[in-house]
Amino acid sequence: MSYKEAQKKYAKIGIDTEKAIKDLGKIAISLHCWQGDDVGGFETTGGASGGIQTTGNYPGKARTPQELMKDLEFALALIPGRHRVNLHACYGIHEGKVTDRDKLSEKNFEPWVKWAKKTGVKLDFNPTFFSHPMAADGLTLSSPDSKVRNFWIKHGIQCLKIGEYFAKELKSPCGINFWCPDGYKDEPSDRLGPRKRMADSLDKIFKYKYNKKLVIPTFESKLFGIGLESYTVNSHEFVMGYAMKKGILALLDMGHFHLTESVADKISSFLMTFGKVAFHISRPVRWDSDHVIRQNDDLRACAQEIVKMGPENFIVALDYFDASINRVAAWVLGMRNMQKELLKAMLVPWKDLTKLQDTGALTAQLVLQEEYKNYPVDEVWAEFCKRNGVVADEAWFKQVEKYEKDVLLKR
Ligand code: RNT
Ligand code: ZN
Repeated sequence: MSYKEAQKKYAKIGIDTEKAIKDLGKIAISLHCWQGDDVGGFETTGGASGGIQTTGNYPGKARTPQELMKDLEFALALIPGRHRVNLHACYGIHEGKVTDRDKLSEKNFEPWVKWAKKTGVKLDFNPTFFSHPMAADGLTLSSPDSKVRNFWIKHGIQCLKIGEYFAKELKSPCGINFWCPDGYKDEPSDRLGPRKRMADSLDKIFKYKYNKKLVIPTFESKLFGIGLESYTVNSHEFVMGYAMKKGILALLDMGHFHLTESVADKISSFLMTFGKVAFHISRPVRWDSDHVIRQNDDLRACAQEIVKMGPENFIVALDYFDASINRVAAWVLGMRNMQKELLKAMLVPWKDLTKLQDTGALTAQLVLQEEYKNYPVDEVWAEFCKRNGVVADEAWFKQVEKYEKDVLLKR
């Protein structure tokens, strides 16, 4: 089937494929730099701490800022559209001695800004409350030790400033996501104290009057971490409550809930509460394993909610890290899968289906929901890719294989 034929078929159910192509082109997804080096960063050579874990030892990971930038550029060229890159504070660039997290500044990120300008991407940011001696016991902003808390408060404030710098330089508001691993392996005796200390520390960070036009702080909840199975300070309820009170956004990570919970179902409630929803698109397999996202039912359901509720109301960031496969392929595949699911969602006549729901025509609703899944999405995707100068099918992987041979395996 040609694109023109697909366009006609969609027109019959009231879908304008040209509009979908245009709308998809407007969605900038935040690509997480940390898939490129297994959440390593440029400060130490140890792996990630804080209850997260990459598994695998695939060759070719980026070891320096130059290598990471090069890999990102290569990946971005295989992804249709214009996107964002999400940095973590541990990806600061240090000449000689490493500047500690409480003193990080714009200077450590100047090369990234230069690179972003050259590459044509915008930047998002994350304070790094892990992989650091001050987080060795799994506690940061909620630590009973005020020295530890103060260190991390300073880090949080520095990161807000760095986010302002990104936004100003790149002329685009910077999403800054706060995720802290804080928790306990075994049952704590006091569940309230750490949460009070967490709230107090966050209050101190947000006392810094960041420019709300430049910086969008988001706050990520979690269910558990490895070695932190019994208690997580920043639970879903805590984060919801704190974010509401503080007027910041709560962030949903698809891997941070019980496996039978539907994350997609939470979106509409979040939107009603916060007006905007921040997302870490991920894929948990039996646990918060951060597998590369696939075109599965969970992703489809989330993409549908994003489309129905207006993509402009979402911060869509990817968050997974698989060290057992080619890392560049992991980026490209995840981004393209996200875009494909968004496109699929755009090609469904939701208004008509909602009418069926509201009139109790539930059989018709079910039948059409299923039948529409087999409409010619692929032709529209191919057209979208063609217009963006990117290959539509698996041929992109051939290019990654060549890059692996020519560049990655030589590392
Ligand atoms: C951890 C959180 C967090 C991290 C990144 C590196 O469980 O999902 O978002 O993955 O910040
Ligand atoms: Zn996350």
